[in-house]
Amino acid sequence: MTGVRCMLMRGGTSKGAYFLAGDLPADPAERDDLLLRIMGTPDPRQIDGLGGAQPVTSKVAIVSAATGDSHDVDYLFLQLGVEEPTVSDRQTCGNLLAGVGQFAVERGLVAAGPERTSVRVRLLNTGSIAVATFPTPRGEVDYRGGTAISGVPGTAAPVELDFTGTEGSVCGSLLPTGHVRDDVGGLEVSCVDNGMPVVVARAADLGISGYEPAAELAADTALAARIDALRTEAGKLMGLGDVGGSSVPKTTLVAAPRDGGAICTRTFIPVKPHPSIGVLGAVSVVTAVLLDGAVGSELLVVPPAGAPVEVEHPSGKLAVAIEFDGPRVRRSTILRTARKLFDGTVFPRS
Ligand code: NQM
Repeated sequence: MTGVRCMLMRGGTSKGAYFLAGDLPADPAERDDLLLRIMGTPDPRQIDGLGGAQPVTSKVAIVSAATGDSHDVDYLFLQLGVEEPTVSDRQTCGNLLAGVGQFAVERGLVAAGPERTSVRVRLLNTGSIAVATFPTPRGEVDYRGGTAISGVPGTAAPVELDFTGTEGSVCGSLLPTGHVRDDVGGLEVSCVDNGMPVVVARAADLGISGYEPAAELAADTALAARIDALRTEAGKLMGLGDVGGSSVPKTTLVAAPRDGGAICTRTFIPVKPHPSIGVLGAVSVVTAVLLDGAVGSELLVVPPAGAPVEVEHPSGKLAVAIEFDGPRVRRSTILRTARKLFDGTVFPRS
């Protein structure tokens, strides 16, 4: 039986299988078929593969050395379905990105600095560039550290993620419908793409408080149907065409903060509640609520000048710092952690 070299990593609040591009088939159809068999999809429990039976644990990162000087490595993200045999490259993932720099050093694609290493990563799904900076004491990746992130027990080494060029990553513009606010089926929404296409709506307008635990939202089939209808219509307005079976756009329902943050969120990928919030999803939601007239801007508790925007989510908070240059987004910064879980050979189901 033929195995494939693979590293399993937790990246932020997600978990995924990391591969060198050269260790996978070059043909996308052959590659996707192999990845489905590696992750154990389709199966609600993914019992025969590496997947963890949730969208945030059914992810793949494919990394290769860059050819030009503008960046160090290329990172392709693939979202695999759990129950459905789908493989989508229509979005990137800022959480798995948190492990890409360390993976690149471990696989010898990038040389480590004596104390810290910055790896310039091109996100192949969107074309934007992110810089991941993490500790490499004595020239080696050290995953240990004192940084805690909500949604992950314990602490690990910090990974700073710095994004540029994220506006219109998938849709082509920051406000893909051309408006800061739209009416979709009688519901006021703001559609934004600053690294992730997201439809922002008020939780109260969908009849929920916005403070419900993710498990309670998961049991609400009527809510899932409304979110599905909303994202289907909004997806067309955003120029995404038929978004049935696609992982974007995400929907984020916002409410006033109640835990010391700036805005409270409940996010759906695409209709299942997110246990926390995605990285670029959070960047997009924060960008939206900072825009005058956007849905949710009236709920935002504006932080003091220079302080990041703390996004409340079902398992804690995520701090996002966004620098604007007039109406344009210059850069966004976020702190994550990542950890190598195992490195070895995975054997796909036949
Ligand atoms: O938005 C989940 C996650 C993500 C994606 C999702 C992500 C991002 O939590 O950058 O990180 O919304 O699909 O990993």
